[in-house]
Amino acid sequence: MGFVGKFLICCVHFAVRGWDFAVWASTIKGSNGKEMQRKGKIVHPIAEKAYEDVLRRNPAEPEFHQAMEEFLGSIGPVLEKHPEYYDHALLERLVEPERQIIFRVPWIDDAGKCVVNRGYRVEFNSALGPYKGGLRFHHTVNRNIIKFLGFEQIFKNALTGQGIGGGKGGSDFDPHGKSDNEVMRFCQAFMAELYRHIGQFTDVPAGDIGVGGREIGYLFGQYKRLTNRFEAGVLTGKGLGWGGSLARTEATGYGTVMFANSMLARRGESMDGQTVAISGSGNVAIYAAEYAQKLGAKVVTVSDSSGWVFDEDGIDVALLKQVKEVDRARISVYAQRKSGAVFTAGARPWSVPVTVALPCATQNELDDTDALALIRGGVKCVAEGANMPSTPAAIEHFQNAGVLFAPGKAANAGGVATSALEMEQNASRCRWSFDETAAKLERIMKDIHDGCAATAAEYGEDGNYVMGANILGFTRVADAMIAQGFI
Ligand code: NDP
Ligand code: 2IT
Repeated sequence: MGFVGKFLICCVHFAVRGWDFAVWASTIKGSNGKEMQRKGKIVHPIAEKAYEDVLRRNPAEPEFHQAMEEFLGSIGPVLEKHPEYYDHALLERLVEPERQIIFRVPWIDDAGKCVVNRGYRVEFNSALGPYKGGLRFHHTVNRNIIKFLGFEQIFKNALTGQGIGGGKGGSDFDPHGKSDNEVMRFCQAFMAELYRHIGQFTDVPAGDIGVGGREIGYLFGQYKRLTNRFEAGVLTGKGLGWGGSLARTEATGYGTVMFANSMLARRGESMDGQTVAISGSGNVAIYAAEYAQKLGAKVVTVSDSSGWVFDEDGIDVALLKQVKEVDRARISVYAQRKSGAVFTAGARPWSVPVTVALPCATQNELDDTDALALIRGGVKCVAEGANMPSTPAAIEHFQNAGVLFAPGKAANAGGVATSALEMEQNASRCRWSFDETAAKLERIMKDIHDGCAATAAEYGEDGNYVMGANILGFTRVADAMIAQGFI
């Protein structure tokens, strides 16, 4: 192509970009960014360019794209206000994980057969501290899922203000139906590779779906055997007798309810007297139910991947713990053992009229139809205990209907925050009481809530916790990345 051809193409390119920018700038002036956020559209040209690069370099990774779209669709106003974030290839670096580790995990099942799973650890961003984030063992795990979780974790961890970077890992191994010995052999095989990538100053994994106290125990034992070091700060969620923190088990669920309570308080209400729908029946769901009831609410639903339970009298948390934590049974067993409780197979709990909804199971478990049903039923507050449980269309419905909505990266940050408190206790060789630790958790959740609310208000979007969380998390990470140079 000749010079004239190239010149014409350049002119067209800049004219289109200039037009995009003009449209974006007028949108932001006219509506303080409302259109941008509500439609989930990425309108800022710099963010849009970053998103195009993400799509091109990460094909066929829908959840990763979804997390990116929500984030990049939120930060237009801060890019406009702080042009320094245009430079330093900041967004280009932010959307690219610092390191991605994928490995083979061969282990022997109870029949003596070798089974091969795949292991992952995505070390996404270490600007604020060692990579920190859970391990997920679930048959749906793939690189896309781990990358979306790792990306969300960067900003969640930044919101806690505790000096932790973002990472996530896991495997397509499914602990359901496996014997304790099989789980132990899998964990040992997984750690046989992971150990060389982690450490208390490098990368500190913890639990997530399918990884609880039992798995963390086996993983820690293998790390200790391989390194010959009792390095307590290498994993969090440990047992209370060997370096774990009181209140870590409860922290994510409790923290989510604390966040919901703070949102309601801004409208002169509280959790007291609310009727609550919770999805899931694992670690987050159980302790969200426990704390909601402590604050005077009535929790009427829980679920698992097979269906959901409606218990009009309020979920009996002691029975729920027995069924899920001790017996490791399906949620239908709860309904078999509790008179008046009803189990519905193959469906989700969002059709029940409630005032508060806490999705605590998994990503995209609450869609636009569910959101409309909840709104019709009178919901006024939704706080995400799970990571990205609401689809973009569901979030749009909640925000348009004036429902208080807290994204997971803010509302479920209590788990990782208490993991950081566990690291603090490990480093100082101190041990705090339950009340002391829970009080610190409560302070952190209040600060996250207030920080998100103040940031949203500063950018003209009062009450928009999605924008508040994304902008506040982003600026903390971005400032550190700029200070640390091009790495
Ligand atoms: P658990 O493994 O303890 O429990 C997961 C629960 O979600 C189970 O009831 C499980 O049911 C259900 N579930 C999983 N996948 C699906 C699915 N596809 N459809 C319906 N239900 C499903 O995990 P956690 O409670 O720890 O994690 C729940 C959520 O909270 C996840 O999104 C996780 O990333 C997030 N989170 C967890 C934190 C923690 O500290 N543990 C911290 C912050 C966020 P079943 O047994 O049938 O699979
Ligand atoms: O998603 C999450 O924040 C977690 N699974 C907890 C991570 C941690 O390091 O405690």
